Amino acid sequence: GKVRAPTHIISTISDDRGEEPCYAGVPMSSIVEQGYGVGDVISLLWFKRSLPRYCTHFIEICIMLCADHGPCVSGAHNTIVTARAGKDLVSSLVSGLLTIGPRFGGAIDDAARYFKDAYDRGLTPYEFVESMKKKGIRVPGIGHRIKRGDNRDKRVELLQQFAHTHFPSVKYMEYAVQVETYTLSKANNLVLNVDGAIGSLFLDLLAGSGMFSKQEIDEIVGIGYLNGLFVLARSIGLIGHTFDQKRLKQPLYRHPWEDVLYTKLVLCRG
Ligand code: Q5B
Repeated sequence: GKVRAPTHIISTISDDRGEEPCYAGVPMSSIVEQGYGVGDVISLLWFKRSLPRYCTHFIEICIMLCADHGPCVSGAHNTIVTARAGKDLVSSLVSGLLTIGPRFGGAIDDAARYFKDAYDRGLTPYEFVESMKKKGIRVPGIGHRIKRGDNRDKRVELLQQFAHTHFPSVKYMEYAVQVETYTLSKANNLVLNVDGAIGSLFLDLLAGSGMFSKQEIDEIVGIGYLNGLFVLARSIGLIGHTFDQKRLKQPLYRHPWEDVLYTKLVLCRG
């Protein structure tokens, strides 16, 4: 009989061999004719299934809310400096994207991991936060450079309101809010930030939608899908900042001397 030649690549999310491309088995014509949105496309290509409308709407809200946060954040700053150095769109974009990580925008996966582990193990917010402190780990999803207890992040409020209205359960988000109540009692900047809100609410989406097995949820959280939401969203803003600088014909950026503390290295003899 026929012998299948061994393949070098296995792919399970898309197929372009037929008359039209398919995302997770759904042909492009259905995607267009049935009015699918970006949230549906993300569901198909990342999660390999069609999710209910409230889930895809939530994904789209995350993308819209994280698309940009002004020119002063790490990612936009890098992109602006790169664009002003005369570099092309892709270079400017990736230089901004490369700042996304544990402190800036890339704390969603760790927030989901730590909130899930603490909630599932029944830790009180006090036990959770203090155990993190003992380990010398900052609580991912908590803290912000400009947001405070008396100046909350509107994005977090909007995500929470949507989830309260549409999600069957918000147990992880409620736990994150209890953690925030405790951290705010320690310092006024230790608010639940946008990474923490998305991380905890995505756990609620995964657990409450009935679309994922426990094993699948563990795999999604373990692999770390959720920073992808911030990366995808912020690319929209970073591309905008690149065009903005080019449109404004901004010159090469040089940081002012006055804003640098020049100091002599003190060498200690042991
Ligand atoms: N402390 C975000 O820090 C930031 C603590 C903490 C326990 C914490 C910090 C942090 C976890 C990572 C995270 C996502 C670096 C942030 C984002 C997107 C963005 C950005 C934008 C956008 C801010 C002062 C004192 C110190 C610290 C303690 C701070 N955080 N303790 N757990 N999580 N968070 N990142 O202001 O005793 O004095 O040594 O790492 O979730 O990135 O808009 O800007 O859309 O672009 O620099 O919103 O919170 O504070 O470092 O001076 O710390 O608080 O140990 O205590 P700061 P620091 P002590 S959202």
